[in-house]
Amino acid sequence: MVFMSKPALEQFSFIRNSKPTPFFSGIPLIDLSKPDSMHLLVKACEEFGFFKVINHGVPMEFISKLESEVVNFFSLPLSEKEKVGPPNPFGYGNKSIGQNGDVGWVEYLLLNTDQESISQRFSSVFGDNPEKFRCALNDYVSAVKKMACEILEMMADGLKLQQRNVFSKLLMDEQSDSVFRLNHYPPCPEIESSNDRNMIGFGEHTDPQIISVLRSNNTSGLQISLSDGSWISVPPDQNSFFVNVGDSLQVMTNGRFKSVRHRVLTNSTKARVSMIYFGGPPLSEKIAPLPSLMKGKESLYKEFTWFEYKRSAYNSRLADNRLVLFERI
Ligand code: GA4
Repeated sequence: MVFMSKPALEQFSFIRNSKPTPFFSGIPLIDLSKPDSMHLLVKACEEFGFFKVINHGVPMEFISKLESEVVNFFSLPLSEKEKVGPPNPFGYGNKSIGQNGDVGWVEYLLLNTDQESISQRFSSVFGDNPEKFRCALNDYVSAVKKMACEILEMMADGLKLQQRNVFSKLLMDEQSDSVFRLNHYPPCPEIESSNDRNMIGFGEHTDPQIISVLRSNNTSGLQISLSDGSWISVPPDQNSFFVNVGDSLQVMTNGRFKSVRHRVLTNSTKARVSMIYFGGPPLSEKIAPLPSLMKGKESLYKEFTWFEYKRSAYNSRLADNRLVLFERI
């Protein structure tokens, strides 16, 4: 097992636990093979901005192949991993998240989904066989993107929108600004995480994009915040996907769907590995409430493009409420 370099502890944040947060049993479950799931889907996006998906159609083979490539990558010596280059914005990152001083007990790869740049980036790490990694990534991302589009189309149906591809076309666009993230949370040693406190793996935040699709191994850690501000632990499930509503979808639905605040706490014994597809629109796309969802009401948000929102998001701290800057007063 390879550990990250020993950090100064004081730079990490801890969560004080009076008692451990039990697993929450009320996470909405969406069966993609049932067409009438669209109503549950809308309800889940309104109440939680979060749900679990089963019968998703992504072949298990794609998931396990990518997972083994990823575990393989993160077990390389630090000097090898660093050959991928620092995350500006794409590359290999270790503990430092974003450009504004956020840190977590995590190492990660941030990638765009463009095939050529993946091959180039990994040629120095995997020597003569970057193709194995690239293919595993391509199969997985293509299948997850397809599922994300199906989910967005079911949402449009559930919202009774005339154009069922109104959200999915933004991900299907050749210029779609989508990102892929691979996270490795090494087990956090006992002295650093104890019964009454947990170290932060990835600090609380909302995702700026339209939709995020997450798959993790069977290690706990993910928590979501409910509308009353309390935190609940999501039971891990390696055979399912978890979906987050992002800030852009909250805006497009004029606040009807909620962008979910979430975070990851470390585990003292087991490594957590997660893979997340963030579906984003083209940079030039105007992000605004759909007229049919306004029903005579005013837009809650100012007009902006995805480029403007993304720029602002990347200048913020992880925990900031990024949408307030774009709300109409
Ligand atoms: C959160 C969602 C995605 O992981 C991400 C993150 C990005 C990064 O890791 O560089 C950000 C974060 C995320 C939002 C605010 C800024 C940018 C870190 C950060 C402090 C890749 C994204 O698109 O936004």
